[in-house]
Amino acid sequence: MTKKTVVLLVEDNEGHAKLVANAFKGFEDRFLLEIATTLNEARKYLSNTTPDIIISDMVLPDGRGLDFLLQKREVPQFPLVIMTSFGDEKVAVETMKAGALDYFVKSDVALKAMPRIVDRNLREWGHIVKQTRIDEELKRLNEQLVEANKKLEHLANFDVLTEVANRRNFMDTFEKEWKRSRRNKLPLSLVMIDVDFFKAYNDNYGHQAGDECLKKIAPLLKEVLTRPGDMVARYGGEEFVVILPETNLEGTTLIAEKLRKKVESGQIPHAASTISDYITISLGTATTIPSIRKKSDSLIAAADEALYKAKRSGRNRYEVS
Ligand code: GH3
Ligand code: MG
Ligand code: MG
Ligand code: MG
Repeated sequence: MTKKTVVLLVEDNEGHAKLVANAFKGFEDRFLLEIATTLNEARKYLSNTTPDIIISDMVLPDGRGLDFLLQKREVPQFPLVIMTSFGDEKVAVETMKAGALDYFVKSDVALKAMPRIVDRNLREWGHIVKQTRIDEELKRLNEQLVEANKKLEHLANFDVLTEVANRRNFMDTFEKEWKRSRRNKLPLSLVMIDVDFFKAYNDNYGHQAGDECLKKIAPLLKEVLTRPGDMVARYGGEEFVVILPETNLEGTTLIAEKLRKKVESGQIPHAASTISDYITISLGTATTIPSIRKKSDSLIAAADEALYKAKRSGRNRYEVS
């Protein structure tokens, strides 16, 4: 046996209520009709029973049919059908705006057709409930997608170990800065950085400690950079690179020395280094005003060359190309 559809009819007009009750005769296997004659009576009933649908007269002795809707919303909150004796378009609009499921003008024909009206409205309600669930699910999935895309974009642009920009991000940014500097005829600088005796560090402390060490170096480098356009990236292995837009040679050497000092003052023990008790870095700087005749790669090569000069001349220092 399927569950009966519980219909709460709220109607103060005895004649109308009788017409409806008669209309449900013969459908007792499917419907259970409950009748309240006032808002208060209906509310008492609702305090311990939830009907499948409420059919309410608009004008009641102690209120209005719309008073069943606690929050006025255009989306129906539960199946409430409003009926009225006056075929007023304004009332029709008001009921729908308040969140009633349906509205109709009372007539003998309509009252006698109540079982069909109930069936139709419950079908409609079913669609609304389903659509709401689908909408909520879509919204949830969409939020998940946005979140996943954010993570993906982060993974594509940032180094997982040190959390600074990765090489790809560096390349993209460097190309953009190169073009921008060329357009504006402004200097652009690079600082190539390489950790001193890092192979020995790994051999002495283990590869995992080596990773931890790189994780400590990255934020030290980052801390030195204050301009919004400045960027530090992991170039690869134990090499980092810094982009300094709109920075001339003099400014670049100042930053290079700050970077060197910052890492040194981080005092990360390095017992296997032959030049210090702590981790140190060597740096190579290159500065140019990009032009159509120059290639962006040449600035990277120049910074690299300066870095090797710094290595050859004793490490823990910067050299200018
Ligand atoms: P130099 O002072 O001349 O730069 O000496 P170095 O030992 O640092 O130079 P080299 O290029 O010979 O060795 C770099 C070493 O850095 C090789 C590798 O063992 C280590 N290394 C590179 N990338 C990583 C990394 O991601 N994690 C760890 N733990 N070690 C790395
Ligand atoms: Mg009435
Ligand atoms: Mg190296
Ligand atoms: Mg090295």
